Amino acid sequence: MFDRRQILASLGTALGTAAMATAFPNALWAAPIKPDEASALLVIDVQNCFLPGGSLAVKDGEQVVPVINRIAKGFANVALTQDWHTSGHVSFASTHQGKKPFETVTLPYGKQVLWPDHCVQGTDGAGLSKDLSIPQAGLIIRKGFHKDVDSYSAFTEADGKTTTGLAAYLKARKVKRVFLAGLATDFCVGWSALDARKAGFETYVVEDACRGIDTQGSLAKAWADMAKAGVKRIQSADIAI
Ligand code: VGL
Ligand code: ZN
Repeated sequence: MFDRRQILASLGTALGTAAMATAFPNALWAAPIKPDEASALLVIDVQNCFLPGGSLAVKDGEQVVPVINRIAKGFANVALTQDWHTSGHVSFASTHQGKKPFETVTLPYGKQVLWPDHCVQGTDGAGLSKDLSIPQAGLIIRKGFHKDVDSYSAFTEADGKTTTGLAAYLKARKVKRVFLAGLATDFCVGWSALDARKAGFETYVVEDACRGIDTQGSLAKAWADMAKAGVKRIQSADIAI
């Protein structure tokens, strides 16, 4: 029930950061991270298609919802994303003759994993989970709506150049730090985190507020790429709400 970090976090709240740093000098204790006005939570693709019963259900995907709802209480700035494909989208295996989901094809912008049809614009599957409870969220950004280009990232499409406008929006709102949560760790969360770094944001991925698809080693690769790019891997308990 109680993990060491949570006990230490409560003790830290009671004693203060300086006293804790003296008591636990060997980095056993990390000061909780307090979201401020310059922090934004990005809730990535918590959509019915990625949840149990959905066409591209992520294992245990529903478990992220209560965690996200809890941490969201600590954020004044929240943006949600929706994967928002056309029917016959280039990322769908059904669009490519003889191809099956999880196989790959080479497109003009590079290698593309092929998926079951998912998150088609306006369908129930593309809807956000009804269990998300983040009334203060100020922006819903949709991505992947160009038929011939995928967009795992909330910032830049898979062609590597077409922007969704998210970085400009966050910068206009004076956001410096982004925290990512949602589905899936190794695709839309991971690519968004890498692009957040490229756009100059301090970037945190909240591991227990995410779940991965993990196809062909994608989950380990995503964490390795994120570590290399300076993305900070944290747990929801590290965030002071
Ligand atoms: C995603 C695969 C295809 C995601 C979206 O949200 O991670 N993954 N489209
Ligand atoms: Zn997609």
